[in-house]
Amino acid sequence: MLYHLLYPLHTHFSALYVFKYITFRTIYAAITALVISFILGPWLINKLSEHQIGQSIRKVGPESHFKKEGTPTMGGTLILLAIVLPTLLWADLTNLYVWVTLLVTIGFGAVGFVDDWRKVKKKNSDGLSARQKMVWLMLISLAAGVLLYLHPGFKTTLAFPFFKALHPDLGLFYILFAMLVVVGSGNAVNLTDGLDGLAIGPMIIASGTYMLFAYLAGNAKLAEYLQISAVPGAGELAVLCGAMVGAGLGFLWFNTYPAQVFMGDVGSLSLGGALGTIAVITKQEIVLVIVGGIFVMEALSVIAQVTSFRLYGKRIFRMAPIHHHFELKGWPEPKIIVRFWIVSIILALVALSTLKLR
Ligand code: 57M
Repeated sequence: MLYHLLYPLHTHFSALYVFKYITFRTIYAAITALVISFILGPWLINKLSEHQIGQSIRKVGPESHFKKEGTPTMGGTLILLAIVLPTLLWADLTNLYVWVTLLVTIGFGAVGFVDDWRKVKKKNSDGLSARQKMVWLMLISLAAGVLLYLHPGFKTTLAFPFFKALHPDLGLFYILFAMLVVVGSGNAVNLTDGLDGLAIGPMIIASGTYMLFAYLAGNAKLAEYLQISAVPGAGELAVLCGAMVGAGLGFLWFNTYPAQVFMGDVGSLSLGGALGTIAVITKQEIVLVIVGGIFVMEALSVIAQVTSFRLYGKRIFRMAPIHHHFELKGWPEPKIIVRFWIVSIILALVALSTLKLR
């Protein structure tokens, strides 16, 4: 909105020309998101406590979690606001990529909201059924995939790190592939969100990484120099990523150990969906496996555990997702969290190195 209101006035006030720059708007989107989080955060946490919107803890889990019973949840509504409002303020709203990403972010957030709300109402940990949730997530990501497919100039090719000449064209199947990435990302972040700050830390790092990817993909010269796929218009997603970084840091302020609030599915699904969509649009879908390596590892640990238990009746981990395994081994919660953040930073650096190693 500010971009549309103020940039045209640069002919009268030359200082307003600065609104043209994606870098400027990205920084202010991040700052706006932080300000929204800091102003609304304490108020929201109070309201959630007042209305007893608290977490029910499963009795089969690690004992260390029993004391978290009643921690306010659904803090993801704050994350959603702190992403959507700054994006509406600072991004170019004629850009389809911005709207597709907002569609998934808000859509996935709505599914998570209904799930959380039902859990809170029933005062147990059963929300929407897994099937209901999956159908809605698939429908939303299908809509996003179709919109991208129909967008003139959007390529349905894949790009692989380390193999610059490999660009298989998936054609119509790209829609299915995009759905897989977006839904997979949403679910993987959801599984990771089981310790204070465990999901939001790697999410901030991943959003920062994709902020750079989006900027580079949107800049024809830089994209050509780095031999990455140029995606005209994708640069605007840097502004949205900036808001994600700000919203993430603002939420971490309250969610860091010992957490004053949990994000709930409204937060984890919307963040995961947003990240997946940005990876698809910037044509850095495969690299998401590296950037979001923590989320991938958490999801794989569940798949491996369930498969092994079903086939051989044996568990690979003491408990899945893998963060529970470390908890049951006796690692203190903050140690697991910070170590996962460190791994996440290393993975982001490896992913960034793929820009050069082609
Ligand atoms: C989300 N939700 C947390 C909070 C958060 C298939 C199976 C592996 C699925 C998995 C599952 O249900 N995952 C979904 C995990 C929950 O947090 C809430 O959920 C939101 C995110 N969706 O925002 O609202 C609990 O996590 C803890 N937490 C924190 N700090 C935070 O900042 O401490 C969350 C955020 C909270 C709190 O305790 O209550 C969750 O873990 O439930 N299921 C599991 O993870 C279960 N694993 C399991 O059954 N493993 C089996 C097999 C089937 C794989 C095995 O290993 O044998 C465990 N979940 C729990 N206890 N809670 C089982 C033990």
